[in-house]
Formats: sequence, structure tokens, C-alpha cells
Amino acid sequence: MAVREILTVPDPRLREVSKEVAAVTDETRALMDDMLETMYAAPGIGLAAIQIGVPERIIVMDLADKHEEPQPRYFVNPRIIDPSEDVAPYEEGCLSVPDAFEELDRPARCRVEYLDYEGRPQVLEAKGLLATCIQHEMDHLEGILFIDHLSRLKRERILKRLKREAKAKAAEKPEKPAKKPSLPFLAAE
Ligand code: K1U
Ligand code: ZN
Repeated sequence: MAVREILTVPDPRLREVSKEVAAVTDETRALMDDMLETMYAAPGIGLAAIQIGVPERIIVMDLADKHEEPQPRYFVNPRIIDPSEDVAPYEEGCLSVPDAFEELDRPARCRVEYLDYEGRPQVLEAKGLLATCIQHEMDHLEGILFIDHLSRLKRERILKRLKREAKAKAAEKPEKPAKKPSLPFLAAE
């Protein structure tokens, strides 16, 4: 298992539409293990494969309280059916949109069809944070971010800050030297 790098806005890969998984194999399970470890390390409560640069329709989640036993959940090729008419508000965050939290309304309940860690078909009735989180992660599979649901003003304010931070980070990175720098004090030894 490995902790992978989480892509952040404005990385264009976050806008890709993820592809269906043909079959749940050992390779898929190894990817899901890495995703879960990456999510726990962040820390977060959910993660879509595209957030680590893999455009496959896979989501991991764990909504257990830190004092409880871990309750990892794995969703391969999830499909939302019967979203409720009534909506529920939740202040959402996203590991790919650092330090931004905004209240969003989403359907309060939904049913999810998916394949589990073993590739077996499952159906889940979701409500509360589980319903909110699964819908947020499903958006990632379509290249949609939670900030896309905000007003243009709020979204652009967040994007402007993240672009500024990405530029500052890139400027901070030391350039790779073209050739080995000469170190006369070492040469003298
Ligand atoms: O998709 C992601 O980037 C993960 C995101 C999931 C999410 C959070 C809130 C509402 C909907 C979806 C996060 O995990 S953000 C971090 C977070 O919510 C959290 C982190 C530590 C402890 C508890 C929550
Ligand atoms: Zn997210």
C-alpha cells in the first residue's frame, strides 16, 4: 500500500470523465488500498480515483468517527438511482480544493448500485453524510467539483486563490541544475 499524491485545482486531470471498470481484479484492489491509505493520510472521508490521477470509476469512503473502528467502503462503477426530491445542506470540503468549505444542498437520500471490493453487485440506501459524500464523489467521476455548484463569484474567488498558491509553489521549487555545480572546496580534498 502507498500514499499517493492528491491532485489539486487547477490540475486539468480533475476535469476528466472517468471510465467504467471492466472487472474488479487484484490490480483494482491494490488501487483501492492505495486510495484508502491516501484518504486516511490526508485526512479525508472520501476519495475518487481521479483525485490521484487514475480516471476509473472507483470511490473509497470511511465515515467512522476517529474513536470508532475504521469502516472502509469501496464503490466500483457506482450508479445513483432515485435521488430524493428533498435536499439537505452540508458544509462540504474537498481534498482537491484545499482550505475551501462551502454549504451546498444535495438530495437528502439516494440509492446507490455498485460493485464492492470483491466485485459483487450491491445496493445501498444512503442518507445524511453518506448520501452527501457519495454524491460529491460521484461528481468527481464526471469531472465536476463541488465549487462548480457555487455562485460564479464564490467559485472564482476560490480558483483565483488556488491559482495564486500554485504559482507561488512552482516559483518556490528550486530549478534542477543543468550540470553538476562545481564545488571547489570538495575538489581540494
Ligand atoms: O472528495 C474529497 O475530496 C474528499 C472530501 C469528501 C467530502 C467531505 C465533505 C462533504 C462531502 C464530501 C473530504 O474528505 S474533505 C475533508 C473532510 O471532510 C474531513 C477531514 C477530516 C475529518 C473529517 C472530515
Ligand atoms: Zn472532492
